Amino acid sequence: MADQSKKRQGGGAPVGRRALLGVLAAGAVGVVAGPPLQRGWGKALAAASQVDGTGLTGLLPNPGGFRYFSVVGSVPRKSERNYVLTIGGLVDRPGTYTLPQLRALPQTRVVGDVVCTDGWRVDGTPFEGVRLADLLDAAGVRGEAGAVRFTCFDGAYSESLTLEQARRSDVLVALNMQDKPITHEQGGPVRLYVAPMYFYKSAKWLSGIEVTEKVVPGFWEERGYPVDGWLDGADRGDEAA
Ligand SMILES: Nc1nc2c(c(=O)[nH]1)N[C@H]1C(S)=C(S)[C@@H](COP(=O)(O)O)O[C@H]1N2
Ligand SMILES: [Mo]
Repeated sequence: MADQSKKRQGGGAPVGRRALLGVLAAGAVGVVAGPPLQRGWGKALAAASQVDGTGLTGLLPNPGGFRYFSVVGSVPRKSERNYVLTIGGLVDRPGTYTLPQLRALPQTRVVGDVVCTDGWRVDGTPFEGVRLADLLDAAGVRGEAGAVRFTCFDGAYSESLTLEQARRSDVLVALNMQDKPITHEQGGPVRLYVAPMYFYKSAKWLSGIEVTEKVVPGFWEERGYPVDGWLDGADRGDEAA
């Protein structure tokens, strides 16, 4: 996976995701003074590594090795009162779930190694929540469906899985992380947890599950990341290695 965080920009030098995040963050928090292409990617990269993609990292605690990631500068808070998860698309019974409704469903615990493509990892992290497969079954996935797209209430991030991946028992609509309710900073109250894949697949601030015919590339996939974000050594089930 060493090279997957690089992406070619207009035939020039490969640009790391940090630089890209720095560019995105520049608009949001105004850390980078000028347009990065004028300033040169070297400077943008230096700035990006200081602001860590969001400009917020330095201001936030770094709980147990996790790094805060957001592609936008600020994300609205959702709570008990106003959180809603929508499930729709190619299903027979589209619907919504509140937090109490999600908590009332059978909960599954998955302990996995959290690995970001930027090089940090937190091994043996417990997550708890509802199996995505259960929500898909309850909604009644139609025959022509082949993939699932996830959207977030940050208004920007998205992710996708094939239907086969989405139905794995180690893919959760997670409510707890490290045996506590997921904090706002870590994508709470509800985030996706895709245990066998790099952590960019685990969308924070999850608000929508849409069953689609084909995979719709997510935020990072549109910027050069693979749709199949398997961790090294992940059990891919029946999928070809
Ligand atoms: N909505 C949203 N989800 C996201 C991201 C993001 O920027 N926005 N970043 C992804 C990446 S690259 C990682 S490593 C993890 C970071 O999760 P953390 O902030 O809880 O450490 O969230 C993933 N999910
Ligand atoms: Mo990441």
